[in-house]
Amino acid sequence: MRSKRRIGVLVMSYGTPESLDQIEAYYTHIRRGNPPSPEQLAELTSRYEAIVGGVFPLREHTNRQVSQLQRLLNEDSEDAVYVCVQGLKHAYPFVADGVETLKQAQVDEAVGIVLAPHYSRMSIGGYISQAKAKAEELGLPIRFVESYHDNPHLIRALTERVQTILKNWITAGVPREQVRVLFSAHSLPASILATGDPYPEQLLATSRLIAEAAEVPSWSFAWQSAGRTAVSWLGPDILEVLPQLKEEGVRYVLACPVGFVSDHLEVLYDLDIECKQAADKLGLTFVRTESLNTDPLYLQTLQEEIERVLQKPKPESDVHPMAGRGSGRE
Ligand code: FEC
Repeated sequence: MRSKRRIGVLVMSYGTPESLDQIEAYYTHIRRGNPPSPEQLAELTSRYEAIVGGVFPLREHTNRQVSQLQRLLNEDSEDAVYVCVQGLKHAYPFVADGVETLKQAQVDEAVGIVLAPHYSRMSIGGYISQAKAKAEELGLPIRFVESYHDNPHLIRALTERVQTILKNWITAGVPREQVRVLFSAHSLPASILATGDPYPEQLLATSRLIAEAAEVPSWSFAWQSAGRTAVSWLGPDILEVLPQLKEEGVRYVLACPVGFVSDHLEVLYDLDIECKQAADKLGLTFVRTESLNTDPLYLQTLQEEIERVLQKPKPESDVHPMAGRGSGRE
């Protein structure tokens, strides 16, 4: 009897240190091998200290997302066995390590997906090129989910979160004209605009779909977490937008960070601590939607996108001449 097809899923995520003493190596990796100055290191460490309490939440969420996705894919599959592994951009196991693990697991083919829904050449594009290079070196056929910013399950999960908070406010008598839903995502260097990068448009599309489905009174989009570098970053920054909203008569800000799927530094510090403090000073109520983490609708989004890629006919270039050789399996 023919054995089931073995499909590798490379689940890629940003990565996070495992302890405070790993922050320097992590930060150096993000800075492409340039170590941070003592001041930069101290500043980043203080942000982690403010949120972690001994745990780096992104690692735990990524672990759970990957194991639950593997269970879901296998539960619903009759003709294939799925092997899901992690590949992290800035921490161990790195993207190339994940590809290597899939090769060792003797998968027949692989699909790569990033735990971030919006494509930019500088974000998802980076994960994909690292994975592709390693897969080519090892002769592992791999295809990719490039973005899933408008997947209906993702939109529903985020819409429900916005609706829950809106409903509470309206029921408590908050005037609708004083409410603003503020969607946000990680900023990138503004140079991406010159190459027609889809990142800003995909983020606006996600925001528009949620705003329509949740029938929000009014919404805006802001960038957050811009790097502390000399280059110009996409704006307006969320910290500049808050005082503008105050001037427009807004009193209740419902923050929905559509560019992120998990609880981590950029959400737990940049929004929950830094933005919340700025909003408090302005007299604004600032509430954030809960992160997706292992919401079944998010896992369904990932499952659907992976299956969609697998259903597409394989392009000739994806079938590596050495694929399958030496696996020792029928
Ligand atoms: O909780 C954690 O430990 C990790 C949280 C974290 C996530 C994340 C996601 C994205 N980033 C993106 C782009 C950039 C660019 C630079 C950059 C720098 C940092 C630094 C930290 C950091 N990022 Fe990040 N990012 C997270 C954490 N990021 C820490 C370094 C200190 C700082 O600037 O705050 C600038 C690199 C450079 O200096 O050249 C660019 C994008 C995402 C969302 C997509 C994804 O998840 O991959 C885009 C989570």
